[in-house]
Amino acid sequence: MAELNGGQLAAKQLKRAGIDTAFGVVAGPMIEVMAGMQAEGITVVNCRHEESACFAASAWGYIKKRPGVVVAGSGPGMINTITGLHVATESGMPLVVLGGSTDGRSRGLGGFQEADQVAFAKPGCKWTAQVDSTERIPELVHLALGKSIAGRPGGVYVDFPGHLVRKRVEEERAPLRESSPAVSRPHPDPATAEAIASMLATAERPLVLVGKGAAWADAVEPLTRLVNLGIPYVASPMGRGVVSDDNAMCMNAARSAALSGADTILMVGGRFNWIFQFGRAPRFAADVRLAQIDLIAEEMMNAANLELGMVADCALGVGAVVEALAGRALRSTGSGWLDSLASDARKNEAAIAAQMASDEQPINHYRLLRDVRDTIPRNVNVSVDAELTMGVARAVLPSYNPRSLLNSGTTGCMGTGVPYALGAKLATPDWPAVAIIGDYAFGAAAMEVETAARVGANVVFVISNNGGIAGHSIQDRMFAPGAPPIAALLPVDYERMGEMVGGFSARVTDPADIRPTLEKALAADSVAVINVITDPKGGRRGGVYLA
Ligand SMILES: Cc1ncc(C[n+]2csc(CCOP(=O)(O)OP(=O)(O)O)c2C)c(N)n1
Repeated sequence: MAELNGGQLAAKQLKRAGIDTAFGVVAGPMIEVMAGMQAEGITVVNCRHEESACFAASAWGYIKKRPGVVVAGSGPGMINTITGLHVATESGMPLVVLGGSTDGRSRGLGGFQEADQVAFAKPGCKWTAQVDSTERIPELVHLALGKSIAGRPGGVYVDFPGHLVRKRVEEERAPLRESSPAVSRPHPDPATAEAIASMLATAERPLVLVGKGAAWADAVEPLTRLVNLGIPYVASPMGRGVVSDDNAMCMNAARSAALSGADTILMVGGRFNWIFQFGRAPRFAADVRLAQIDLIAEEMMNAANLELGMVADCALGVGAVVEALAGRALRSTGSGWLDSLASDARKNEAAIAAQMASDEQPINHYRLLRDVRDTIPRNVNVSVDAELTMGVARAVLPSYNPRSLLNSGTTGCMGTGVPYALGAKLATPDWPAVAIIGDYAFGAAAMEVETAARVGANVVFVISNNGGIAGHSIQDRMFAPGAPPIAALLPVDYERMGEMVGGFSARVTDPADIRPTLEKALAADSVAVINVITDPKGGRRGGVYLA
C-alpha cells in the first residue's frame, strides 16, 4: 500500500478541488507541499514575498471565482501573509493560506521559527485551523477551500506543524474529500423584493449603489436591466464594470451630487463603510431612504439607518426587484433628476478636460490616464495602486467588465497593484493585464516584476513617477519647510527593471509618446515596464487624501 507524506496529501486534495495554480514562497516545512503540488501538475508561482503571493492569489481567486491558494513557510514567512489575509477578508476575495509551523516536539522550547501563527492569523481571517494529524490534512484543506469561498469570500488560514507535513501515512487512512457540494445561493424574499420595488418606484430621486458583491455575484444582466429602467447608479471602486461604465445611467462622474441628492438608495453588494461615508449626512441627505441587498445580514445594522434589508445573492435579489417593478411607472421619470445628474457629470468632466489634454512636461496625471484609457482594449484587467494616481484613475479610467478593475479597495492597501496584475494575468491569460502604479507603490512589490517575467505573465506595468508619495504634495504640505524630504524619492530609472528581466522597457517624458509606447508594450511578447515621468506638483480635483 502506498504511503504519502502530509505535503502530498494536501496537494492531492487541492488537485481534487480543481486548483491548477497556486502561489507562495518556497520554505520549510512546506517544501513537501510544493513538491507534491508540482507532482500533481499544479503550477506553483514562487513569489519574492509572501504578502505579494497573497495579493496575486487573491486576484486570481477573485477573477476566477475559486479559492486563491498560498503556501508559506514557518514564522516570518507565514506572518508575512497577515496583511494579505486581512485585505482578502476585508475586500471579499477568496484566499487560503497554508502555512508551515515549527515541529510540535520543539514547541515552547524556542523551536526554529516558532510563533503562535494561528493567533496571528485569527483576526484577519474568516476561519483558521491547525492540522492535528497527517491523516486529517485532506479534510482540513477541503474545509479551508470551501470556507474561503462560501458566503462572502475571504481569508482562511491552516497551520501545518512540520512533523505532520513530513509524516508518511498509508493513503487509505487519509481519504480525500469530495469538494463540490451543490449549495444553492440565498434566494430573495418576494415580499422584500416588492417593498424595495415600491420604494424605488415612488422615489423622486432614486439611486442604485453597486459594490463588489454585485461583481462577485455576476449580477451584470439583472443590474443592467434595473438601471435601464431609468435609475442612475454609482459604483464603488471595485464595483465598477458590473454595469458597463458607458451605460447612460452611470453617474460616477456626478458621485457627490448623486449621493447627496438622492431621496432613495438601493445598495447592491456594497457596504456603508468609509467608501460610502457610512450612509450618513452630510455625504447623504439626512432623511434618505435606504435599502440594501447583501449576503450578510450583519452588514445591515452597521452604519446606515436602513429601512429595508434583503439577504440574498445580489444577482437573484436584483432580478426579483426588477420583476417586481415590471409594468410599474417610476415616479422619477421626467422629474429632471437624471438631467440634473447628467449635467453635473458633464460639468465635472469639463473641469478636468484641460488637464486631460495637457501637453505639459512633466506629464500631467490626467493626461497619462486619458492616454491609457484611449489605448487599452475593453477586455482588459487593470490594477491601480497609488494615492494621487489612483484618484485620477478613478475619475478617468472606465471599466466594462465585472471584476476587471482591482485597486487598493476597502483597506487602501499599498503594495497590491503589482501582484494583483500578476494574479489577473494568470487568471485571464487572453486579456492584457495593465498595472497603473505610483512610484512609491511600485517600490512596495517591484521585485514581482521578476516573478511575472519568470512565469511568463506578460503584465504591462505603467509607473506614474512623480518622485514620491503623491508627488511632493505630502512633503510640501505636511512637513516643515526645509525639513529633510522623507516623503520624496530619488528620480529612479524604474524602466530598467523591464530590461533587467529581459522584457520591454521605456521611459516616457513627452506626453505624445504615451500612446505609441503603450501600444508597443501591449504588443510585446514579454513583461513591460514603462516609467512615465509625471508632475511632482500635480494635484487632483477634490483634494488629496492618503488612504
Ligand atoms: C500598506 C500601506 N502603507 C502605507 C500606506 C499609505 N500610502 C498610501 S498611498 C502611498 C504612496 C503614494 O505614492 P505613490 O505610490 O508614488 O502614488 P502617487 O500618489 O504619487 O500617485 C502611501 C505610502 C498605505 N495606504 N498602505
